[in-house]
Amino acid sequence: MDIATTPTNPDGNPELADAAPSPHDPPVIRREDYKPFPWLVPQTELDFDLGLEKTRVTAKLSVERNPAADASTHLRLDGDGLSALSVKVDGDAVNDWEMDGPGLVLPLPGDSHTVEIVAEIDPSANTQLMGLYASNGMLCTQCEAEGFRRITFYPDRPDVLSTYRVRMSGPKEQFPILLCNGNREATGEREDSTHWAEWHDPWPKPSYLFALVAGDLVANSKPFTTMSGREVECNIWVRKEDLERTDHALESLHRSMKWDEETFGREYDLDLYNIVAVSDFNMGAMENKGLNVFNTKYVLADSDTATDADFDAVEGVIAHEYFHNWSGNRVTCRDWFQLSLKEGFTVLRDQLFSQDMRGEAVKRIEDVRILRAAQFPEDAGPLAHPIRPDSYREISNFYTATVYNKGAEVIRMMRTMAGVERFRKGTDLYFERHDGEAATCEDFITAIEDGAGLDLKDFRRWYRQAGTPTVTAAIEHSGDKTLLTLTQSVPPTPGQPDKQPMPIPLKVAMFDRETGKHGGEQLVILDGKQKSVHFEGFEKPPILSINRGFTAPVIIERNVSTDDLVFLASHDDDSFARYEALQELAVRHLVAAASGEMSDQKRVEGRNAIVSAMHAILTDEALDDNMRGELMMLPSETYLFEAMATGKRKADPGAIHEQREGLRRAIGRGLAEELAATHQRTSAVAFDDPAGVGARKVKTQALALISAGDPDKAAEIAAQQFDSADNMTDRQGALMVLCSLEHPARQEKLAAFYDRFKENALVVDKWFTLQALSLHPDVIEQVRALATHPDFTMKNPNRVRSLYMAFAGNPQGFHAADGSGYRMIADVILELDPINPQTAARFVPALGRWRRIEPGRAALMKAELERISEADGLSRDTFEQVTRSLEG
Ligand code: B3K
Ligand code: ZN
Repeated sequence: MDIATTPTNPDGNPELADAAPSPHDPPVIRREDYKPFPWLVPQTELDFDLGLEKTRVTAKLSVERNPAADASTHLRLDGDGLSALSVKVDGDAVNDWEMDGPGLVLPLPGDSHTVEIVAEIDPSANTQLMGLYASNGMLCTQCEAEGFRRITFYPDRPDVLSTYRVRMSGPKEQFPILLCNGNREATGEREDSTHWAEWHDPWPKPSYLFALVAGDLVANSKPFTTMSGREVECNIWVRKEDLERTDHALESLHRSMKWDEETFGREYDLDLYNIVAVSDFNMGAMENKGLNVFNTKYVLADSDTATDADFDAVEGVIAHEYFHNWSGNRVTCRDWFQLSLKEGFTVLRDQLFSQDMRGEAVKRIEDVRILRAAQFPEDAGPLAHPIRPDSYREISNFYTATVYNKGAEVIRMMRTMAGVERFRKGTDLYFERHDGEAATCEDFITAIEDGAGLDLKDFRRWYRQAGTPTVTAAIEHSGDKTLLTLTQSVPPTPGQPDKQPMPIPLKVAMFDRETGKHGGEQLVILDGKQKSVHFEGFEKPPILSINRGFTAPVIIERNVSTDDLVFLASHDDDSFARYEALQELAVRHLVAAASGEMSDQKRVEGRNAIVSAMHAILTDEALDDNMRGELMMLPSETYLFEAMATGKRKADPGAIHEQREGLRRAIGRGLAEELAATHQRTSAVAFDDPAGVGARKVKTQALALISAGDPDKAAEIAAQQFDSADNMTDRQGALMVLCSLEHPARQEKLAAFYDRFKENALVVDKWFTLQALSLHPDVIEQVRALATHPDFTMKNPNRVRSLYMAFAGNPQGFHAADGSGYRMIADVILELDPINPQTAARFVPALGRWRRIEPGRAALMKAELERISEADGLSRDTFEQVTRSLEG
């Protein structure tokens, strides 16, 4: 059979629709081409004969014709880098199969068969860390999105659900612990010093949720009793030396299990929940059924080695992966275009959980800060895509802030419009209707419509249209009547020149200038291009507080005076709006100053207004420190680039940096006494005081501002804080400030830190990051030197990110005017691409923002992208990102 000329694609898998991919023109996969797979695979049996260098995989699939799909005479299985040692159909060896590119095709005449394929793989050579790979002497897997095809030939697509039975065997001394999905049903030993285990997962699942781990591990265990009274064995598996840092992860898991029962009515469904920490991992963690695999970074935490923020991150990621058991595993995705169905919803669920654990106001600000730092630039650049994309070349490139974080915001808007109780009715209906299915975003929207009683007809546009909408708010006032007019526009994005208006829910309140109060908050749904709302009873034009709680992921434009912003910053009873007013004050000032639109006198006035707002924040006794710490943070340079690059104006990283540093200096000098007092006050709060987390946050912020005003004094305080620290938050905060200073204490404390923690990879990562993020004038040379440090390796993603991802996020270093920062990152991409394409491609977006940067730097960034694009043998991942960045 000549597969290449087969007129119709026999399996309906859109991924193989454009077969014969060439490395220089990988096929485009389109959402509209989706077809169900012609075969069902009710059962999958896998047998692993494990070895670090050689693992033999025998896969036995029972297949049946899929009555809901077009019939096919062939079975087409995905593969990646595999060769089959033998193929059997119904127990008999066959040789009429063929390779079709990396996949395998074999004729199947009947309606149901068993297909058995044997293949061998070398986990130790797997530097991509997709499929089965070796990490620190253990074996583990990562299958989402398309890693299972690197383990065995299989219909590796999320809509093929199968029940798995797995037998694994290997040398007992090397791999004393053998784990897989589901329940362990049998174990045994052989005389040749190998042992084996048999696992069975009763819940049908797609191949991307398969996991296997074999290694020398120990567990921290504690049972959880579910709401129906079942006992679940919960284990956190780590290397022996890490065991003492696993309590927080285990407690976080228990809290997540309880919260999901109480908040979404979801109960865990197996008797066992295993989490394994591995140090070589491409991302944060993976929700494999009953066997989550985690980056050590999101498991291990104690106060000596992890910061308060690390503790929060561990809790958040443990929760996120646990919540996937329902939003992702019990109800999974039909195809990868639906990724936001599980990711957006699960991010919202983990945000709501963390809000309940740690306080809503601060968590909301943190989430919005992430959205603005990562998603807004993505939505405004060449890689912009809707939360449900229409096409891709490499799905790994679509695990983005848009799919995850904007996806969560879109579902949050549904929740805001429905209210908490009706939203819950919608999610209950969704889980009930689609349990055990591979669903679509459309299924989710329909369930919310039906269950919550919402009309989401136009709201669906949020799923199809990319780009951050801008809402202009204008107020007209006459007599005692006030008219608020809201107008929206959604910008053009690559492939989507024209947009339709989208329903935007905005919480608003009008403050009376006289009383300083508002008469109640209301939810206005801007459901067309423009909408006007009437207010009565204000003698003077009221002050508008809008998008309170950040109810919609949009940019608000309004003509508001500095005085009104100062009023909102100090009086608004919505803490997000208060934060927002301060940010707006700083953004407006800094963008105008960086654009050269400001006289020296105006600049001084602007700085003074912000200094007095900061004074109010430092001295307001009603504020708790956790919120104070948020309010003290100035908008990031990346966010300021976005705000500056509007219309024809481009962002000028040099000018933004100069102005932002100037403002920090003015605050440091103008509030020297208050900052010193704040630092002193917060230093006196004991580590385990309930107010400790907030105090430490404020302490670091205060120290950073002191360092802008008086570097020598800051160096002294920082050195002292470093020496007396009894926890990593204070130690890291002090070292962060020292890293940016030209002072002898810098080197001294960096060396002390390294010496003390050199055996702890996660802390060494911090040591690299602190230096790569620093404001030191020699940061580029320092990063270059760190890349030759014996602890640096391109093979470990955490280490690569700790140095280079941090550097790419250091605006001063990355945007060095001579282009040396851009060159460094482009070199990293080229060196890393053959080793780990997924991680390499993650560096491209930083260079891809060139169109919004001033022409001198833009040309240098573009030249680096062109240099990458000309390299031979680029991966599909990097090829796609670079091509889109140059075209967009
Ligand atoms: N679902 C995984 C991400 C997989 C990424 C593959 N490139 C983790 C998560 O979002 O929970
Ligand atoms: Zn997820």
